[in-house]
Amino acid sequence: MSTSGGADLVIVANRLPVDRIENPDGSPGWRPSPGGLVSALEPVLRANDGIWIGWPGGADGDTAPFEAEGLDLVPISMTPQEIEEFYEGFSNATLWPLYHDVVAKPEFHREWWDSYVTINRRFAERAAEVANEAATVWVHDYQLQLVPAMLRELRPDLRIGFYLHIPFPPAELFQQLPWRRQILEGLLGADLIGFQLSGAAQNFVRLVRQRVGHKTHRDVVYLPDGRTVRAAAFPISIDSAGYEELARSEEVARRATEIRDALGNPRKIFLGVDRLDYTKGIYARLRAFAELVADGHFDVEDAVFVQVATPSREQVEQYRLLRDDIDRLVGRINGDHGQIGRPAIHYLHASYPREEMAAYFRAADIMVVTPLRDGMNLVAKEYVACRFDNEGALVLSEFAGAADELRQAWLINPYDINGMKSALLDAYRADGRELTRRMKAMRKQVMEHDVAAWADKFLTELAAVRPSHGKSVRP
Ligand code: ADQ
Repeated sequence: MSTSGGADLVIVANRLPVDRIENPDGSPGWRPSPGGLVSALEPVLRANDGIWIGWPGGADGDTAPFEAEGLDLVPISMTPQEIEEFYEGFSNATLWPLYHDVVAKPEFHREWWDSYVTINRRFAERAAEVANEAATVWVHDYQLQLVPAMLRELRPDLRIGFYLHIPFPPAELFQQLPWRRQILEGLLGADLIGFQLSGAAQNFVRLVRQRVGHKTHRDVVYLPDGRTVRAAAFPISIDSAGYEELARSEEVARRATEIRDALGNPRKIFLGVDRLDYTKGIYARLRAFAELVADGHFDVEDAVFVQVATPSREQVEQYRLLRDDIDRLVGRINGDHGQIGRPAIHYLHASYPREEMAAYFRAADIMVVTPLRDGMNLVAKEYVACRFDNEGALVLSEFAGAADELRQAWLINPYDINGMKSALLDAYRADGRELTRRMKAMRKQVMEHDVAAWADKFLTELAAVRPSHGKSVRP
């Protein structure tokens, strides 16, 4: 932050890049949130003396800017009712299922929408206060789709980028939203709108043409006031070298051996790692594995399945139901197919540090990523980055954004249980040469396209929109 208190680069995201912790002496403190977005944006933020605006989590009223881990942070507060309506409601029970192929039924409530507008305005007003003249503001994700237009109205001098981390649905589904036009107009406040895949960008442009009536040509929307908005794909990635380095470390190697020992050294280990979310396809994946055991293709000495599921959005009804479903399914599969001391499925409902995840990735022979719909899916890329040994198989859903880049995975349709079973079996039986051939090609993709390159590309293209306008930031 400059002495004037403003910044030339402002990141606006639902969450701050830090989590609240308790220091050993009992005082409150902060530590950086795990996750790729934070590590990608942190260097850019530092290089530009930027500011990050976000919700610290929890209901607390403190809105004073503070510094943590050398970053300038501006907290946005929410009341318990706003958390319920804006975050759990409109963001996670309306938009999330609607944008993920309605795999769960989206709920439409007018009070939730009102709250969404209120909170988006709160973020926009704060951004308008802290951004320097002609600064760049980068707004993130589905919780904040109205911010670009609100901010542009307050501060026409700004250069505004928006990035959507989740899929953008086809018109046929988006149309259900009672506030569809407001969302499209909200996004159009940006100069550049980034999506994971070009199909999503095309969905958006088509909707703008049909619903808002603006002229479009390829990936550009022409607004009546002469402004243009570009909608394009910027597939996100991970800190690939960081994961590889972690996977190569002695501690991680030791821990991977420990994990295999603890599982009874089966011939092959299958692994699933997800937030416990109904879009991730956990249920069907476990069923497919259980049927392979039931069909006699292998028993618990040959293969086990480890499912690590991070607790997620537990205040939302659909997520509580999912957790019960998975609990019951795991119980039934282990009851039917486990032996004393040897369950068929090892189910961990917990979140682990990156080092521990890297050890699981190294220990696992077959990584099973089967979302019904996913913007990208970073787990698939993390697995590949950790397999510097060029071994390990990836079974990947066609409906994850990552499938566009990781073509050498065993690609599956997660709705097709038989297809999934035969892919799991092929991956289980694949010989070393086959595994190496596939993994080498996927590693080339993941190591060459990391999250720093993603941020750099987005900011460079944002700087190129309306070149005569505003200052540029250093990517
Ligand atoms: P998510 O839906 O959260 O992200 P994903 O891309 O897989 O999905 O990212 C999850 C992250 O959490 C990964 O870094 C993973 O390692 C970590 N994680 C998962 N389970 C964990 C566990 N038990 N313990 C520790 N860490 C765990 C959203 C979109 C995605 C998009 C990303 C980034 O839904 O489609 O890829 O944002 O844009």
